[in-house]
Amino acid sequence: VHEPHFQDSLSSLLVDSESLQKQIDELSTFSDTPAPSVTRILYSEKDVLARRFIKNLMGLSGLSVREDAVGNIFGRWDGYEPELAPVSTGSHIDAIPYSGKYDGVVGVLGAIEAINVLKRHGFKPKRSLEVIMFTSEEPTRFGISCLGSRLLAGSGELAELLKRTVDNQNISFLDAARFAGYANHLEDLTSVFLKKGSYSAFIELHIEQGPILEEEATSIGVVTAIAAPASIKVDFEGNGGHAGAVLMPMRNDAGLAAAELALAVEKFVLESGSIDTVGTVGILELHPGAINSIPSKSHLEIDTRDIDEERRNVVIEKIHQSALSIAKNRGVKLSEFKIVNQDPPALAEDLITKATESACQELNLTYKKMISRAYHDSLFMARISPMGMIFIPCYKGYSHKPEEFAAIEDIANGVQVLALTLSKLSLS
Ligand code: HGY
Ligand code: MN
Ligand code: MN
Ligand code: MN
Repeated sequence: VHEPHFQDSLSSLLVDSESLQKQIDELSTFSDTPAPSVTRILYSEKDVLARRFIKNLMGLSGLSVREDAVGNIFGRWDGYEPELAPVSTGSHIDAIPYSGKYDGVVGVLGAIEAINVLKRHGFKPKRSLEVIMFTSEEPTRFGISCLGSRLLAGSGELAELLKRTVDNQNISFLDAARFAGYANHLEDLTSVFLKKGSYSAFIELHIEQGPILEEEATSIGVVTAIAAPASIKVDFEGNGGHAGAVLMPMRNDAGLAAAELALAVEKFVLESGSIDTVGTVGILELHPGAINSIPSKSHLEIDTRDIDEERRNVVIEKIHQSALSIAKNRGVKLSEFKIVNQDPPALAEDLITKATESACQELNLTYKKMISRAYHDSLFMARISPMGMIFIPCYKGYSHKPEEFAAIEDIANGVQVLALTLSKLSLS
């Protein structure tokens, strides 16, 4: 049952685009690299400033704000049946080095604006509505993707791992969290876990990070599934030595071992039999990193994904076999081969995709069902709640680089669809 007056004013579900754009621009200034790039690393000073900015906006929207032990931030609008499981929405604001200002941000600022849109229209939620800003969706600082949402989804393994995790400055996760005002004298992070059924639905607004919606001039993407991500850390060790004096038969070059493995990753994903299998080596470090010193150590970090989990796991196994044979053939030591995460894909819930589709129809917005090749906090929220995602177009599909861009009209469309979908789910 919808409140009649609310349905009538559908067409004027007005988004305050001007202030939303201002917020996106202001948030992007909390960055460790110069504009137009954004770098905002977990628990850094810029991250703490950005968190304060978000909490302030939540407060201005009349949301009651709480934070958990690792800094997941929750802004709640109580419904008139507060004992029912709330509907939640949200995303992240951390940004990998030299990236853009829309990835994640659109789903946090857009969610707060969706609440404002509903409040402006006199909507009264039955189920409470909760905006979530997830801690550390990006793996940058501690090598763990979706750290906050993995914990919310109840990863006991991660709660344990974080007790002994350090960043590349050797700062422990707990010390970094305490710097930002979290995890006070807390060794046990299981308090972050949410019980299953904590939410009746979770829906995330996000830029597509792909070119399809823009190419097909379609306003909204209704996500049906999120691809299965995996990441692997590899170290090779050789003898190193003088780049001029050591003759080739005497060498065991750890750098060339890494290069050979990187090309093997490409070979394995290309021969998978599907365009949906992808892989790259985003980090490749050589030690000592001097032009005239044969690399004695190399460190690679491999990202490989597929919408088909089994097909992806075949690629991981091939990469492992290749690392072993490269080490043997080149006389280098494979000192580390660590699968950091090997996650299953997630499916969106019909309840949510149907509500999103009817919101698009009522708002006269074109839409298409699609998969998400990028991962999101939704991948983990799907483990404890029905999940859905709303995509908006972004310029040439660019993301994770400063050229990332989404037009405010497209963002406003996404906010309208989010607001209307939240209202339907709240009254359900
Ligand atoms: O890498 C990803 O898929 C996400 O955008 N962090
Ligand atoms: Mn990202
Ligand atoms: Mn993202
Ligand atoms: Mn290593």
